[in-house]
Amino acid sequence: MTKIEIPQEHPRAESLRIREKLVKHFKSGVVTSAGLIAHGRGEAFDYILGEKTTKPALKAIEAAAATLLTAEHPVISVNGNVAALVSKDIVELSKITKARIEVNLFHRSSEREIAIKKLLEETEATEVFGVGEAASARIPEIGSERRRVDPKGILIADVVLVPLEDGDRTEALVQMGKKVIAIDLNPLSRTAQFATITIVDNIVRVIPTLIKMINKLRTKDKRKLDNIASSFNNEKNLGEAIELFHKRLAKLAKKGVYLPILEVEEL
Ligand code: PTJ
Repeated sequence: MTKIEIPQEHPRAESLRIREKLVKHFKSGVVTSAGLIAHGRGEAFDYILGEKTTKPALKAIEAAAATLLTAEHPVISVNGNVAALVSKDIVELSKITKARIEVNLFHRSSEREIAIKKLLEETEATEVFGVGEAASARIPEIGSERRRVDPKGILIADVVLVPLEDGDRTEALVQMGKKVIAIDLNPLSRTAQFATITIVDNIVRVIPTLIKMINKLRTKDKRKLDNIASSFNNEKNLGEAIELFHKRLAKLAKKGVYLPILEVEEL
């Protein structure tokens, strides 16, 4: 396998390192080929946002932290991209929230399920749900392989964290009475639109920030946490996220020569 050396001083070094991670895990069978395309889509949105966690994203992260802390059966749904990018952080998040980790794939194959489970176990996951025969339950109204879920995981969950997908599963999970927390750089995706809480930010920044937020909020009593979660309005927050894309593009359009704005502008 050709390994690309990324010069430290390269202006896009971090972005290139993330790409290399995905390519490496594409070759190891964790990421599906469509996962590389999905990443490109996310990158484009992130570029417009200035590759920073915005205020609306931080508000959504706070609501997500409160929701996870008060959940009875939280589950983190993991696909190929998620495992490749943040498996270590996902395991830490599952430990501090007691959330189960379930593999749930659009392009499901037994080889990929096992490769993802192995990667999660290498980063010290103790139990991984939804692999092989364990995904024996079905979510109604979904045509894709995503309908297969674990009766000990997503099926009985009250809160499901759904990072990086655009499809009909979130709508179906919400119809089943579950709270869905989505992480998606595209505020217009079906998942972003139908979720209970949508975090419009890059997963590589979201999970570490979510962990910090949970550690900060964990001493608060249930009433306070319920209050944070119930005062969050996803429609309003999505509107604020979309407005930021709009504002930033408007500023860039005025400038024309846009690179300096990436360094000095705060969102
Ligand atoms: O591993 P599988 O088989 O379950 O497949 C995973 C992919 C990602 C291929 C599958 O879920 C898929 O096709 O997803 P979509 O429909 O391309 O949606 C992915 C969404 O994630 C898009 O809206 C992207 O903008 C967004 N996205 C991509 N990378 C990131 C991201 N959002 C946050 N952080 C990212 N790094």
